[in-house]
Amino acid sequence: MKVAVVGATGLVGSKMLQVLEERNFPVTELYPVASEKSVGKEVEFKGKKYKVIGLQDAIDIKPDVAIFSAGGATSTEWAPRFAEAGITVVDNSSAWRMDPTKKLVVPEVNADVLTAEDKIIANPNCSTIQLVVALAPLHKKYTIKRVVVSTYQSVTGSGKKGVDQLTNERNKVESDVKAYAHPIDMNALPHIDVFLENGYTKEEMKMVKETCKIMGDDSIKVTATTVRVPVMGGHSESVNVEFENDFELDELRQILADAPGIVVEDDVQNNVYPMPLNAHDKDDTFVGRLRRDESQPNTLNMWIVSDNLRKGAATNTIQIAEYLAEKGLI
Ligand code: 2RA
Repeated sequence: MKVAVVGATGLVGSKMLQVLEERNFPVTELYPVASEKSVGKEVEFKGKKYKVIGLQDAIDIKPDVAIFSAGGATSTEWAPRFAEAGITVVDNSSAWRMDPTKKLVVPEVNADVLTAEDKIIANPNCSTIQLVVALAPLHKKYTIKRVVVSTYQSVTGSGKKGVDQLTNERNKVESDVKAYAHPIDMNALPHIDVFLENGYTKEEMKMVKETCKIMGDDSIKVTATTVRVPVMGGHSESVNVEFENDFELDELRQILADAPGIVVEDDVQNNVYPMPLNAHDKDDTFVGRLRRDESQPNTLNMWIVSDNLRKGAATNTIQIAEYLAEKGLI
């Protein structure tokens, strides 16, 4: 399969190349694509060096699939052009996620919505992906009424700038590289993306809106507080879930353990619970700290951790492409 990776020189784009190789995706020809300023740079894939090409050149080559992680502006302008050329686009930006004509997909949850007619497919926000991977099997069994989520998000979520700011601060290196309004080391910033009229950030409203679209149920009430923390390995989330129906904790734990893409790490007597250090560079969604919310009936507390660059971005886009290939939809 001829595969273009648009944004191949960025943090997520590089992870996409790594995951394509690791998962042995059937790449016959690879086309790393980036903006004009990066054309001519080299990236490595399966031990070979590839020169980065421009967007129009990539369309002219007509790859079978183009996996985008190049920001919303590039996706808004170029995804339709790739699609018009008959190229299936899987886009990691937020540009198309809430477009009613576009599918928003986490394969473990709703891959079955995909058809051959879908030429631009949206990859959800990283913090949403790990949430719905854990919520979906529980919704099926107990019917979710309301979700309250607080996140503790890795600096890698804001790309190289975020990583550089933390590294510079920690190494006491003076630098004008600023991903955040405040210092991030030894701090926690309740501010990811821009603030909206309603007092939420765009990141928080992504979790609210995307969760219902992916789960296919607008009756689920969601509220979120998203926080940036000085962590590298992945995003963590404290989640409170109110169900229509009661549950038995051991049965609920087993449902999660049996669900695709989930690893339950829940043995607090032996200090076993999910942590970003352990989730780093893995594709699973790790769930633990399972316990009843004793303040109200039919309600669960849980802790969810996943590598936001992998399952939260690169791996999920590639799993969408794998599904499309397996079903003959590309
Ligand atoms: C973040 N989820 O963590 C956003 C975008 N990757 O910054």
